[in-house]
Amino acid sequence: MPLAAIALGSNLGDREATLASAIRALSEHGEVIAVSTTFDTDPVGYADQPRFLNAAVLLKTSLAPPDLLRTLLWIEHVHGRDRSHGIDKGPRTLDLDLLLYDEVVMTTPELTLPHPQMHARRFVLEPLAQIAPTMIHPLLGRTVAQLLAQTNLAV
Ligand code: PH2
Ligand code: MG
Ligand code: MG
Repeated sequence: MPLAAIALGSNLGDREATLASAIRALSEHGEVIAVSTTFDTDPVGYADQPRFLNAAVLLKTSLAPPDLLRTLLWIEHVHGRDRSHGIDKGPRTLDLDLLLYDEVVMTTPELTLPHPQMHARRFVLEPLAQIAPTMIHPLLGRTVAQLLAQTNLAV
């Protein structure tokens, strides 16, 4: 079965409870085979917002990437994520980003794999490196651990 790497983030409400609930919801769509610890991180990009709690999960799933993406958006929605207003990249109850799906490379209007910013974001790579250090970024030909080692100065 395909293996998906998913990043979780929350900076509104009970962040810990939201991430735990989101992981339970993910387990209804496949087998959660690894969960990182949580990382309390400075907001990156739009800085005037609360600190994030970030984590990563590995999910074995038979859902194809577009169906998995729809599932992630639905889980965000049921956890109070409101995309209808608010600042782009601003505070959110739950953000679920599909980072890697095996070594699939694809670009559609809805979904780009690998996630186009994952290699530059420590708040993504640190949790992911805990649970999937040897997973390959198919465009960069580097492991997650190698990407993390390269982000010493990046965010
Ligand atoms: N997500 C963003 C923007 N900035 N900063 C941190 N620390 N963690 C995030 O998950 C995050 C962010 C947009 O998705
Ligand atoms: Mg997102
Ligand atoms: Mg995001």
